[in-house]
Amino acid sequence: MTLPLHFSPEVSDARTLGLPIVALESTIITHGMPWPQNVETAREVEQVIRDGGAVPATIAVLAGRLHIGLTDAELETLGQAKDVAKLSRADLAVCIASGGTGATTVAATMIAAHLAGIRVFATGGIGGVHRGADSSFDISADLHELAKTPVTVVGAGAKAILDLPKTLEVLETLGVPVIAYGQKGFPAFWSRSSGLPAPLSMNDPAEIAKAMQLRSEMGLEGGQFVANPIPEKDEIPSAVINPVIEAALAAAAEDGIAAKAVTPYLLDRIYHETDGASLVANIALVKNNARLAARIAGEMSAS
Ligand code: PSU
Ligand code: MN
Repeated sequence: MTLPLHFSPEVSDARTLGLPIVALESTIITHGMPWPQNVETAREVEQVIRDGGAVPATIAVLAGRLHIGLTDAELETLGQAKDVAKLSRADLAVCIASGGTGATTVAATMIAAHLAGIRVFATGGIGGVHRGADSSFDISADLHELAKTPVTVVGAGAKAILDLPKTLEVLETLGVPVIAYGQKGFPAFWSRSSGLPAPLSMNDPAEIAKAMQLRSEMGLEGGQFVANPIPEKDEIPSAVINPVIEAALAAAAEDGIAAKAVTPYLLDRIYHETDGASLVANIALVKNNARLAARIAGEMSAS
């Protein structure tokens, strides 16, 4: 049996020519942003990567095929589809086997990127340890994936809807390098500062690429997480966003939201409570991450 990997024409050409490729996830499209901004953003993010000299590969499962790169029509269809599955490591093979359609989270996108030989992936933020995890046991599979699969993931830190100190502790336990880009502190998605120091800090995409290369040469499995702070002009100060987050968390508890539904529920709630400001910031930070990922991918291809 051969793996049903399906490359878009653009990604297929890039592979033939040996061009740098940056993977993109699709859960952010189906579960992270409302339509039509989700599709507009996905297109703009792809363009940022092209402008940065790399080729974008948005990843999703469509009718049982694992797509590495989506055409514009596929992107549009996925962005408007209802009841799309949210796929992580646990669900990916089942979705393909049953001919289903699903959007890939950070974990599933890393797996697919690795299968396709793509070493860099840009997203908004990673999943992590949820607040209250000591009773809910809700820890994102993204963290374990970073420990297993050799892909460099660029995100704007982790959202303050999570328990950030515990998220950093788990990443440390799992041996995942958490590298803040261009600052010492760990960024908190909508805000540049979480108030926590980042375990590692780097300023040079070439060195980030080299570190990944060295990990594989040393036989260290797993990837790296590059935490790229949202640009200053786009950030929502923690003093503004934190009360909104607290209210959203309280509402989630009241509504009995659990498991996969938690992150999409909180994002939607925060979007409405900030009159869309959280989405504007989210779009800005994803583009900023795409820009950096294209530079890292370029350095990896050059070495
Ligand atoms: N970050 C965003 N928007 C998102 C997500 C992260 O800015 O929609 C998604 C990613 O796909 C991530 C997932 O992998 O949320 C984490 O979900 P969970 O907490 O259920 O593991
Ligand atoms: Mn979870």
